[in-house]
Amino acid sequence: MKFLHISDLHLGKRVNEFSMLKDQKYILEQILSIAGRERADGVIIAGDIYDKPVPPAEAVQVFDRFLTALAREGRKVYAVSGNHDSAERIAFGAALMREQGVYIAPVYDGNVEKITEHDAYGDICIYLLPFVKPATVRHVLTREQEEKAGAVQENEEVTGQETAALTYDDAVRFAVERMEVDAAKRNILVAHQFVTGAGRCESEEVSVGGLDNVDAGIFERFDYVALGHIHTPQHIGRETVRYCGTPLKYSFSEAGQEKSVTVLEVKEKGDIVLSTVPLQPLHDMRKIRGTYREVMAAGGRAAREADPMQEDYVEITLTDEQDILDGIQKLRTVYPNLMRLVYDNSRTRQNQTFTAAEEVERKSELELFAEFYELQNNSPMSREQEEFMRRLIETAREEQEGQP
Ligand SMILES: [Mn+2]
Repeated sequence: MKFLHISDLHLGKRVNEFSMLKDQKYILEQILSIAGRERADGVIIAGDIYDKPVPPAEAVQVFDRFLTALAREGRKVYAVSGNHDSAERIAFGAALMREQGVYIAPVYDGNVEKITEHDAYGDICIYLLPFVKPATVRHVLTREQEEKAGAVQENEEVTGQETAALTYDDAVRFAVERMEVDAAKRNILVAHQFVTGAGRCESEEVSVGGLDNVDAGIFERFDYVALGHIHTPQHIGRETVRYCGTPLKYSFSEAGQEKSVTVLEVKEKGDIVLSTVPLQPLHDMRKIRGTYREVMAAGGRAAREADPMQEDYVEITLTDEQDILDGIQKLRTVYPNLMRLVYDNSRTRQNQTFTAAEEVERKSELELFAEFYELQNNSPMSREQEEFMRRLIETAREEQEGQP
């Protein structure tokens, strides 16, 4: 059987205040056509379907269309919730969707849903483990101990397992050890956890203290582990313990990456063929660096040639010694999707870490006043007002500079 492995869709996510929904819709359509071209039997979604536990309505619609299209084409879906999702909301209607071949992990209650598929080589078992944290497992253990205590009355002493100090490693180990895995069959685990050794990037949520990692050894019994949570595609140890990565770049730390879909062809036991299909985003995310004049000239050229790259999400680093008055607005005339403007000059190099106060210092007077005006009036300045302020600021500056 052939499966696509995707994860971390983060539907509804905003990156630097830009909605990613159009880009997400576009990339899901591309994934649908890849599934068609590859003749995939199913699509594995390893968590973080949405960006928030209560996603915006549009994000739910986009996911609904994706699931419906897959089901209509006769492709199965195997999905689990991630740390960004609400496990309960993701599991809504799961029993109904099951009948359509859309398998969504129920909320973790100590047992994990196992789906058995069949092909010429025999059974393929797919285990759907939603994101678990120590509290999830502690909950299950406490409930089971209470049930046991109720059933045996005072005769038997309940083995009070030490649940207070559970780690993520303990929690995932507990969940995985409980799965009845038949080693003679081909077994796939779908999970959303941070496996020790994975390389992280900026768009992931780092847990406080950074103790959310689990050991890859836990997954020994599985022929393939379809992981989500880490946004850079990579394998951990063996090639078949794999993060497929996000379908889109969600931070500038990912600017140099190529996003892809992982394709796994499961043949006989011990034979899995892995490949990736690159994804082409609607807008790329990249970094641009240079002086204001250089960057504007390159942008102007792109605009004249109607180069689609002009619409990319960009972070511009200006190397000018003087901050450009109204820089963001000016640059946006040729880079409409400018997300972030930074300066790299002797001032910023002296002082690499910006505090909130220093963030304010980096803005031009006009930008600061525009923000203040908008706060006070709930609407931006008109062009005339902006022009008036610009002249006022310039006059003030000239006078100041004219003094000894
Ligand atoms: Mn994620």
